[in-house]
Amino acid sequence: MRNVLARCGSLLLLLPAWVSAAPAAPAQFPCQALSCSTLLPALPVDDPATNDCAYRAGNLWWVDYVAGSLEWSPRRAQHPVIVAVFDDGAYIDHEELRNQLWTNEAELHGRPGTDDDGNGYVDDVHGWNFVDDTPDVSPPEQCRGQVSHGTLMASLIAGQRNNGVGIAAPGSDAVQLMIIKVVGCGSHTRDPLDPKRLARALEYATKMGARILSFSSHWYATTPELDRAFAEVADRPGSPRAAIVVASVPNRGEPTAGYPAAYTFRRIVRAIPIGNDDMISPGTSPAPFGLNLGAPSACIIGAAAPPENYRVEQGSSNSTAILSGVLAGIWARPAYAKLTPDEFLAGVVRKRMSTTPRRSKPGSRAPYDHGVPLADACVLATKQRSARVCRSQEPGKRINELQRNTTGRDGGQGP
Ligand SMILES: [Ca+2]
Ligand SMILES: [Ca+2]
Ligand SMILES: [Ca+2]
Repeated sequence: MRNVLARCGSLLLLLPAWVSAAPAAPAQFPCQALSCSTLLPALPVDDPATNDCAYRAGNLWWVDYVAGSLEWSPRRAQHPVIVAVFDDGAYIDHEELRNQLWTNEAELHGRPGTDDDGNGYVDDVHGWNFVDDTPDVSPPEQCRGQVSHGTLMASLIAGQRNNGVGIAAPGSDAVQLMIIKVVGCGSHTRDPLDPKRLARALEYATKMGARILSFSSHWYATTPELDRAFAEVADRPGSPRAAIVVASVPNRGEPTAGYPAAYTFRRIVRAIPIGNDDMISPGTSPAPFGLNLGAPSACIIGAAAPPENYRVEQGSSNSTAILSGVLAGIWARPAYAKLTPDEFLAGVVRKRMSTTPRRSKPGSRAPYDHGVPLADACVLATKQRSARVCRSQEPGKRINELQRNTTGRDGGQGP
């Protein structure tokens, strides 16, 4: 059986009928109003805590959707969460990513050509390229000009906040991005899955400290070797390499969710793509019952390969990255930072996030016929914080509050 690795929801594939294609974007579009979603209307936000123009222009509605506002994470986390992005690499020099990277200090300050930390990988400063077996995690020359799916994903997890440009993300102040390249370039291509490559990548990421593994890819056949590798990370009690796997659920009518979403392991959290009007994307594949949280998929602006630098995308990949970012943002808070993956999942994700009254609309078939809980950091807000940060968990009230904040502040500046 041929294993195939596919990205979820890339723009070059068919878009769901319920979402219109994003308009072509001029280079400066992060500072322009963008209205292609009814999840929350694109409203300008006079938020003195951020200078990222896409946020101020109302284009980061999806940040408010999962986090209330960017104010939920007002300062750099003392205990950042390392999130490993399993994808086609990333432009690590991008203005939204270059200050957000996990760094292997031993290699950064070590000798070129030498494996300074003895982990078996020479000069692995920000991750590893498991496709070409090199430390260069940026797309290679022959991939220039193609969509860099991994760049978009990394930016939706942790695009840099308050750097004066572009976007911010739910994990902006909480995440260090580890770039794990496991597929070749070009989001419209399908690459044969190499189970050994993926198993090595899993081992690397978890040994080097990643606590969340973000998979915006899926595959439909697996091997005993790969099953064992995932079970070690995502299931075995007491594993020293335990981590949370955030898995995409495809939304183009695939009959099953594919792996890793199809695993029923305890540390799998599935991202269910949510489109307009809090609806589950109608083409969403059935996923196992478990930790399934809805996150926005449509009309998402993120970082792209140069010279474009930013683009608007649709698809369940976006939901996965956004969910990874919001989970990391919560986990990095002082109250939770020292929890193990199992403690975090039990005490925060299962007990609080999965029981939120804020749910998607019911889907047309099981297991979505009762809807799914929407990923929302606001369920963890204290009473004191909720008024200021989360405004309201009811979207209509939140919009009203946003409008009041926009127009009612003394000396408020327009975006
Ligand atoms: Ca090394
Ligand atoms: Ca070195
Ligand atoms: Ca930014």
